[in-house]
Amino acid sequence: DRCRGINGLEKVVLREVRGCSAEVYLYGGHVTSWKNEHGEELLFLSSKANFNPPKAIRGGIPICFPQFSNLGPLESHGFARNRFWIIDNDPPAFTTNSSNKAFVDLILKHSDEDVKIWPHRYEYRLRITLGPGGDLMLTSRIRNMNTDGKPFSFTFAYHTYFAVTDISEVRVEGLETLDYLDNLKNRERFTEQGDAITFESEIDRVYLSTPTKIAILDHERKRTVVLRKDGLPDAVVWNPWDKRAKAIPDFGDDEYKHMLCVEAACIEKPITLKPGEEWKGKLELSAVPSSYCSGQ
Ligand code: TA6
Repeated sequence: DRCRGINGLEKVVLREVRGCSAEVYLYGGHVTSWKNEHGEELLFLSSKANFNPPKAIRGGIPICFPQFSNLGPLESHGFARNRFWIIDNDPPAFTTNSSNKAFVDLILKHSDEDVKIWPHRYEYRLRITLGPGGDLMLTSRIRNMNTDGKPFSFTFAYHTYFAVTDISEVRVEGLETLDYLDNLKNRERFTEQGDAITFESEIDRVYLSTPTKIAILDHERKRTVVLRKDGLPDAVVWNPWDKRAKAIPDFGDDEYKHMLCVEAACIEKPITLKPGEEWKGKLELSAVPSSYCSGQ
C-alpha cells in the first residue's frame, strides 16, 4: 500500500499473511516500523521524531551513506537519510527473485545539488522485503556511475534502532572477544571481554570484523531479534543513556531505556568502487521467542 503518513510524507506499508507489517517512508528510504504477527513494534521510533525534512527521522532504520558519522567532510551520517527516494517500478531483472514476499524497490541518484558536496554520480537501489514469517530484509546495491573514470569511496551503516523493554535487561551476543573502536574515547581501539554485552551506561562503539550473526536478547519480553548481515563487516552499538539523551532535541529524556542501536556497517575499511562497479550490503532481521528466559 502506498499512502500518506505523518506530515503528509509518502510511505509504503508492507504486509505479510499472518499480520506482520513494515512501514517505509520515501523520505530517507527509511523503515520506521516493523511489527510481528501480534502487532508488537520491534523497532524504536522516538515520540519526538521529526518528520520534517531536512531533519532525519529519529528511530527506525536510517541509512547512513555515503559517510558514517562525522568521519569525513559531509554532514553526520551522510545525506541519504534526508533525501526523497523514489519508488523503482522497473528494477533490473537480477533483483526480481522475491516471489511470495512483500517488497518495495526504492532508488536514489546523485542530484545536481549533491554533486556539489560529493562530486560523484551513483545509483543506489534499496529493496525492502517482508518475508513470509515476518523477517525484514534490506538489500542495498550501490553503483558507481561516474563518467570521468574516477572511483569513489564511502562508509555505510543501517543505523537500526531496536525497541527493547528495559535496556538494563538486554544482552547482545556475537561480539564477544572482538576489537572495537570506542567513540567515547577518541576512537581508541580496545578488545571486548568474553561475555555477552550488557548495558549500564552510555555506549558508542564500532566492533570490527564481526560474525555475520548478532543476537539481541530482550529478557523482559522473552524475545530475541537475530540480525544477519552480508557485505558489512562492522557493527555499531549505541545507546546515549540519560545525560546525552537530554542533549538530543528529537529524543525523549527517558527513551534511552527502551532502545538500542545495533548497526550493520562498513566503517573501518571504506568501500571503493570503480566506474561501473557495484557493491551489495544486506541486512536481515528476524524476531523469535527467546531461549534466554531462565534468568542466568
Ligand atoms: O551510530 C552511533 C552514532 O554515530 C552516535 O555517535 C550518535 O551520535 C548517533 O549515531 C546518532 O547520530 P545522529 O546524527 O542521528 O544524531
